[in-house]
Amino acid sequence: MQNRIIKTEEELSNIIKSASITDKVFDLVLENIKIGMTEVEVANFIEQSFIRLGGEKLSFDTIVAFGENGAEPHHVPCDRRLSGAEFVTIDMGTVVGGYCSDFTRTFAVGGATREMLDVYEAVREAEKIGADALKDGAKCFDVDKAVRDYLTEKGYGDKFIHGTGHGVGLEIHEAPTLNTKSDEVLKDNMVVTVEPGVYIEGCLGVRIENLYIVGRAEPLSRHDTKLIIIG
Ligand SMILES: [Mn+2]
Repeated sequence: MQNRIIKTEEELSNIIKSASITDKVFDLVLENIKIGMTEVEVANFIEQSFIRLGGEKLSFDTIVAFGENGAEPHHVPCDRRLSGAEFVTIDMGTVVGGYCSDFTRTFAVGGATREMLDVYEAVREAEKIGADALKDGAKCFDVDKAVRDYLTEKGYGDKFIHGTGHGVGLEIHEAPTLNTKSDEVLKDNMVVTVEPGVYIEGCLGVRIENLYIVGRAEPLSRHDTKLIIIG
C-alpha cells in the first residue's frame, strides 16, 4: 500500500464523494435521533442511510455510543437507550469507488453538564491543533505530540488513550500512522484523520474526527466542530 500513500486526483475525488455522503448521513442522524432510541437503532438507521445515498458499503462497523459507553473508543452498539443531558458519539464512514471515509462527532442530547462542556472544548481545540500541524514535511509523531501536549496541559493526558490519526484510502486504516512512535513524514495529498478523544471511564467520552488532505487547510467534512446540543 506504500505506493498509494500519496493520492492521485481520482483517488481524492472518490474520498471527497465518500466524505460528502457521510456528511449527509450525519445531517439525517441529527434530524432523526430521539431520546428513547437504542444505539443499535441509530446504527441501523445510519447503515440504511449510507446505502440509500449511494455508499457502496460501510467502511467499518458504525460506532454509536451513548453516555458512559462513549468512554470505550471502539464501543459496539447495544440496547442502551438514549436519555437526556448526555453525549452521543458516532464514528462512521462509507466507501465510494473503493475509497473510504471516516468521520466522528460527539454531540449532546437534552442539555450538557459543565463537565461535558469542558471535555468537549478541550477535544475541539486539540483537533484544531492537530489539523494545523498537518504540513508537508511534518513528522507524524510531532502532529501526535502537539495534540497530546495540549490535552495533557488541560489535564486529560491519561484520558487520550489512542493515536491521533491514520491514513485513509482503499483501507480504512493505512499509512501513515499518527501516533507517538511514527516517524513517517507527511507529504501533500496524503489523506489522514485527526481524531483526538477524551475517555472518562463510567462517565463519558468525546471524540472529534476530521479527514484532511495534507496541503489543504479545510477538512473534507462541511460540519464544523462547534458543540451541537439537541433538545
Ligand atoms: Mn478513524
